Amino acid sequence: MEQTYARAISVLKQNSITAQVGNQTYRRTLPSKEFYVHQWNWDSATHAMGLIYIDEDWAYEEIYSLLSGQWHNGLIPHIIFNPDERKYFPGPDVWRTDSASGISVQTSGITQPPLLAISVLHMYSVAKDRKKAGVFLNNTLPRLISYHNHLKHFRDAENSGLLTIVHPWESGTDNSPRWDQSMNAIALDTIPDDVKNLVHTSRTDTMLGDTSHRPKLEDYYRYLHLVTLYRQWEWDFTKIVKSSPFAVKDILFNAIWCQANQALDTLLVLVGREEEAQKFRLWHQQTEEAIQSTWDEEHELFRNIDVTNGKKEWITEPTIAKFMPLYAGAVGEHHLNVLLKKLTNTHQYYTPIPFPSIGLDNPKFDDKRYWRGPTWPITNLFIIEGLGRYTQHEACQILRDDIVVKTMEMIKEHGFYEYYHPLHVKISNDRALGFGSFSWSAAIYLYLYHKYYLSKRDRVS
Ligand code: 2M8
Repeated sequence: MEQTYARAISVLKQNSITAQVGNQTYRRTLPSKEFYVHQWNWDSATHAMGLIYIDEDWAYEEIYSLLSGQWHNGLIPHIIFNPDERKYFPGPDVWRTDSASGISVQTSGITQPPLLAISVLHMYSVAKDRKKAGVFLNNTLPRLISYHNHLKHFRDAENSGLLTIVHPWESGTDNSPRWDQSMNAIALDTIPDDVKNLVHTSRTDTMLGDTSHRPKLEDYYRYLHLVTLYRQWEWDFTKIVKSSPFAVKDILFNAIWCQANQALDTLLVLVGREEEAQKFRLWHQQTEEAIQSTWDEEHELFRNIDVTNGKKEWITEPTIAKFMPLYAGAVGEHHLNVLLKKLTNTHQYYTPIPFPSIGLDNPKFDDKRYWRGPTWPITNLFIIEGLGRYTQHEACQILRDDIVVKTMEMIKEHGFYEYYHPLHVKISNDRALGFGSFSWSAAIYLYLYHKYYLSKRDRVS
């Protein structure tokens, strides 16, 4: 374990760069120099959760760097671009958010699962230098509040408790089958030729990585079509949410939203702002109830809702997202037992390397293709933490401990990759899947090592 721990730190160091923003310089951590050469929102929130154990200043800088890309309207974009990097497509020239953002930093125009408040609470809770932690919290709290207000205002104008996402990239699980129903409704012949040409001439992921691990060409047509439309609509989110051909209430995004409001509530109480905290407590409760109301007894899952152009259509595609309400502690006893059965079923989610991004019994299961089969450390982390919330439920605690070990073993044995083969099949060149030297996997390793492995070892000895 110790050797892997040391390697995790060196992966993060190798991926760390110094970014100049105005008069400030920040260390920021790129997901992987093989392709993802900018800063990603929920990756960074996770990086900081691991970094806080090894270098508190570095962890804070990671978050300050992310916040340097926050728009005037509160949006924290999904990518903060490094101006000189050309490897990643689509770059800032495609997004063209400058006039809408109100800042000089180049960013994308959509967001990602709002993990940041959860990350800040974790950092604040474990930091040893209490003075610096206090300064960090003071600096970040107003930014978190404006981000949450922004999301609530634009993504839940109808006050349903569930936020709407307008691009599969906002879910972080880009080509998950739970988008198929909505994405297939965007007919390919309605996508302008110049968008398709842009994809043909500029797409780099399949040149730098393995095509069989990445989303398909039709996915990219649709991804870029949405980006170009929103750019034409000048990133006006009232219009985008109302008129986009893709608008979905996603269970994963909302489980994190639910938990993030609880984190923000806790943070405000910690600094004595009880009255302000109440709003976020209510949002948390409202989302918790709304998540519970998506349960489908027939398919035994928490569902997404397609709300494109004002419709309300259930999406019953089963994927790893159905377990995410665990992370928000939003699962009652009956549903918990149903979910546990699926997580421990070797024909569904309990694969040799658990948990695959869709069950083995789903006909769409594709062992190497990105979010359509492979096992990802980040979703394992959510399930680990989720199971940990059900402290009275012994089976949850046993499964949680098992998955902590299996996730750490997976990273130790296969290295720091973006994702892993759920059936433990070694592919030809004996590597795991996606891009390599991956910061997310390194940071999650550090987090699990400190939060679970060390505390268990200390308890035993
Ligand atoms: C992947 O997504 C990006 C688009 O945002 C891509 O494939 O180009 C996803 O796995 C996402 O969750 C992750 O944040 C990002 C960087 O690791 O890569």
